[in-house]
Amino acid sequence: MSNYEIAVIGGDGVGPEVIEEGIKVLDALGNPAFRFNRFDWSSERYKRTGRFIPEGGLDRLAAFDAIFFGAVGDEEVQDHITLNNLILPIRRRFDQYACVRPAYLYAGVQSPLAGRGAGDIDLVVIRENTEGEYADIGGRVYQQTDQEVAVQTSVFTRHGTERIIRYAFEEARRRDGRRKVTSITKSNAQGHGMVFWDEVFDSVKAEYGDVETESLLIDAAAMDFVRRPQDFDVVVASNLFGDILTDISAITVGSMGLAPSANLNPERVHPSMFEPVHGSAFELIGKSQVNPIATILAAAMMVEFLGEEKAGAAIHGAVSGNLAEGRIRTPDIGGGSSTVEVGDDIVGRLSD
Ligand code: GGG
Repeated sequence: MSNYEIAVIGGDGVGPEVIEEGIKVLDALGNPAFRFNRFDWSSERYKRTGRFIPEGGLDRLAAFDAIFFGAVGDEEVQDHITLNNLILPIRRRFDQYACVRPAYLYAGVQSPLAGRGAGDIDLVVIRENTEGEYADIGGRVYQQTDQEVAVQTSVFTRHGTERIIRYAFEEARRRDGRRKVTSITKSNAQGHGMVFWDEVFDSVKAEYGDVETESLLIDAAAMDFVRRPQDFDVVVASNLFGDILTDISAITVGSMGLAPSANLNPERVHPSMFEPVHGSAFELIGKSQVNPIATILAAAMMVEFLGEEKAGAAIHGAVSGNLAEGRIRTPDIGGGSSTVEVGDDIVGRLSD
């Protein structure tokens, strides 16, 4: 039996609540076995000590097999501070350059789009996760004057762009899908970084003659995620565009509460991190109404990435069963059950 050491960062808001449900499901697997090490890195810690991550904290994470993450975002701390001091440093330090965000319309879940049934939406967004628009480069001068200037720089390197596009093509081959990759840019307006992205996409696609390709501008892609989601298989996008598109894809399959995310270091030199797409949802704190399924599906992605395909399939089966039956579900998808009840129901289905 394999044993894995998992670093757990519940983070802010509903993060700790959903993470506990994920842990409950992982524990219930029995095989493989997990040991969870909890870290209190959060906005609460920042308010108390001035730091989200203590001195040497990232070094401690390096030894783990994977990182299981809840959410960031606090009413009393500006969002750019939470993001730039907690989640982004982890993604960068461990070179988690491939952010993988699947969206699948499960049986028993109502899409807000008319006439879509189970499996009609089945796509994965591959978001570049270490550079692009989230590179922390820029500055402000002449603050609070009429001459104030703010500069925010996007970074697109050949190394970073080529590897994420290549990852998307490999994913298209791995998936049992339509072997199609759609690349998203805004190269009509951003004639440097995004024209460069288009050029790299064209050069990589020449190596994958068996994969159909398409290139869209982000505005058209946002529309088409709603208008014709069935046409997408693998979608590759920059850090910002991937972030935005995955809120759209999540809601088209029923709820943000059903959308998992993996921040992968595909070479496995460093630990990868698994989390729900949703944030801290502080309006739901302590109400036990948050949907834990996004986090439980992120746990499934984690065990699959660790090579435990059977355990991943068991979690997917249990989640599918819960959603198809529709009896125990949280309010975001039309139910009246609590976070804990949904977690318990999924645990109960693991041996089915
Ligand atoms: N569960 C992850 C989380 O808290 N996400 C909030 C957020 O705004 N994330 C931005 C990002 O994923 O880059």
